[in-house]
Amino acid sequence: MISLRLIFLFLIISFSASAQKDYKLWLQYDKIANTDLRTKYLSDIQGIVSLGNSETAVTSSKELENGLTEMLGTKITVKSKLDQASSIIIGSESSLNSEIQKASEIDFNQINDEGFIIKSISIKNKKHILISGKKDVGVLYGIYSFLRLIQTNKSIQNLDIIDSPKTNIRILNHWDNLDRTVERGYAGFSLWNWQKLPDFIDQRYIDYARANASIGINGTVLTNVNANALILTPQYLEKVEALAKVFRPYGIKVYLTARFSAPIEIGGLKTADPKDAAIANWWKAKAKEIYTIIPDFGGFLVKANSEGQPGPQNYGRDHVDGANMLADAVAPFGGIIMWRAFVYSEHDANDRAKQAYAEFQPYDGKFKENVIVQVKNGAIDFQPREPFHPLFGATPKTPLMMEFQITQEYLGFSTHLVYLPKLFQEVLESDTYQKGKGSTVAKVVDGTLYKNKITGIAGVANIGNDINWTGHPFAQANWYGFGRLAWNPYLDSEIIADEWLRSTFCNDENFIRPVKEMMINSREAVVNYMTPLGLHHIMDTGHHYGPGPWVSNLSRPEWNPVYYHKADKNGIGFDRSKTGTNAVAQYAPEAAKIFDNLETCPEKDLLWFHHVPWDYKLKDGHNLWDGMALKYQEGVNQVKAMQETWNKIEKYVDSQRFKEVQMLLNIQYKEAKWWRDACLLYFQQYSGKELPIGVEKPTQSLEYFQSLKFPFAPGN
Ligand code: GCW
Repeated sequence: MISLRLIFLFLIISFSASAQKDYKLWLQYDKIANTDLRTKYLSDIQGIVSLGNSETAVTSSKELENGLTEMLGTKITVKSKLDQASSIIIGSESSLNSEIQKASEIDFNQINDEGFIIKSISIKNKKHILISGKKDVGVLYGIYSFLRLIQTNKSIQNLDIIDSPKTNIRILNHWDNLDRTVERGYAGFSLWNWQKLPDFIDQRYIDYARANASIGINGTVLTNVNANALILTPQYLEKVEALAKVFRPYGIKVYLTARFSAPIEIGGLKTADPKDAAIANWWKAKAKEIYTIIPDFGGFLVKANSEGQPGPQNYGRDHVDGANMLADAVAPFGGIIMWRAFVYSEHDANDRAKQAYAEFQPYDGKFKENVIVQVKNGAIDFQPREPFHPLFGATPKTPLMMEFQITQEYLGFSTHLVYLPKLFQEVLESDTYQKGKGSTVAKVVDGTLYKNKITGIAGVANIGNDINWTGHPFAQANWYGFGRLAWNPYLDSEIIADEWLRSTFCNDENFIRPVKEMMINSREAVVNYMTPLGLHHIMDTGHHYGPGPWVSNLSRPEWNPVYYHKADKNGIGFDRSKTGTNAVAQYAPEAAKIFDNLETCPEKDLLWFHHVPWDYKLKDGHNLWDGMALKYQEGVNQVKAMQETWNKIEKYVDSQRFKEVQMLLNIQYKEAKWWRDACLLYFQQYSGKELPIGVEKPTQSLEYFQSLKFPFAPGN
């Protein structure tokens, strides 16, 4: 009896230890396995000297103390004065005494207000490491960067690291509703427990802030862009204030979504017309009310006149009128307006891919200084692959901010392992040619191309209250990678994967090498088994879970997959060339020329820009039908290879995460085959061709796939 109880207890303890691993994200701070290395570190790190006393400074030194103590396996204590021990000295510019300043010879002009410097220095013949910045928040970022060096087992000799974020606004967009459901959320319910706020502060809020600060994220929009005006009432603002207070020491500002019709819904007014003085005044008063309780409130994110949301057009005004009216309201307090350009209309017969550019490009230069236009990475909607959005680079006088989707609405939810930084990097590296060769999207976004004052990158969060935050253990890497790229849009996604794996799992090369390769290939795998060769938006209706290329019965034409693939007896693909909708003309001439010409259009974007005959010869010699079928098969094979990789690394991972990923990969494999079979059976009706050798025969009929229904698919 007793032994049974003991076994049970042991099971509970080991389960919660693994669960904790899941929860701790990339901040595991595991004790360093290599004892020689640990001893080496210990000779350089005998203590911490913390010079600041702001909330942020105290938070930083605690994080450093905990992280180092855990990783070095010895208590590392914090002192306020330098003694004879080699120490990590932390403090902002103004807190450094003249002795430290002299020894470090730091030129603080090399960094911006959020930047940091990590430098090996010597004082009275003793070696120390100084982590400093102009402001305490820079020191905080420096500390996380230093901890990462230890987490990834890097040398800490002769350090001379100078780093600053390249964008101002590095922000998560939570599509969280006030009832705690999350639009396009696949990791449980919203983190924000509105009912218990403001008095109950969940430890999650603090750990959320730590995780974000560790990767440089400095803003969060708490609420869904499909907004509810109630968030702007005093009852809720008090709750928002409580969250802002938790996040503040971590350098994170809170933002909210503004429902354009709020003056009517919660203000009792008859209109929300932005040209009506009473409306402008209502927003001014609302802004003042918010800033009185949250002095560092970031501003508003707005989805207006898009997918049924209210906006200035309801009153015969335009996006500029709406954005500028709100901009005036927050300007006195230093706030900004992030105005989304995700618009398309059922009344517009134009190619949907052209609509946002057509509407917003002419507004260039018309927005107030504190407005930034937020543009999705592609012109349709967060597909596994899209060419970069033509607005990037096309508005020299209007800052544009990137919107990536971290949550995997169209990429297998939180059941598919897809490493998104690879996708993000592809977009950021794309050349817009708007100011000649080398005018990359990254340069538009970080403001170097047109010298914009405000810059930013937003990511639609994949976070919920699942124990592991993101549903899939590897989806944590997408949150992590998003933050790292928002900090520096020029980082290499492979290096980010390496960092993340080492910080989240272990440093063993036998684990890192194969698993990193698995992550890197995972993005192309999902493109292959869902939408190869430029296909897009052929997911099933509404929930977007699984294939639905046959869907043609939705009221709005551009909601139907058939609108996007246009498969017929002659071929497949959307003709956006000069002879088609001429969407290519929205790009700079050099880029337009590349996309317009079948010969030069990258094959990965082929069916995005061209309607191509089934017999068209691809670069590898296959005809289009065979090539497409083989791509679908390749995607399936890639998932199989991922499973094989994972099954071999069991001994390097705790059993819980090992099993979770194993089960999820099994689902992904099943679903990759589902995608392949359903799409090929459907398109085969048009190509009229046999499957080529090497492509497995479907085990179900097209009717079977068409009959599948998912009434409670999450996130919808
Ligand atoms: O991708 C679509 C989603 C909607 C979302 C919209 C948007 C928040 O299916 O759920 O609404 O984009 O970005 O506004």
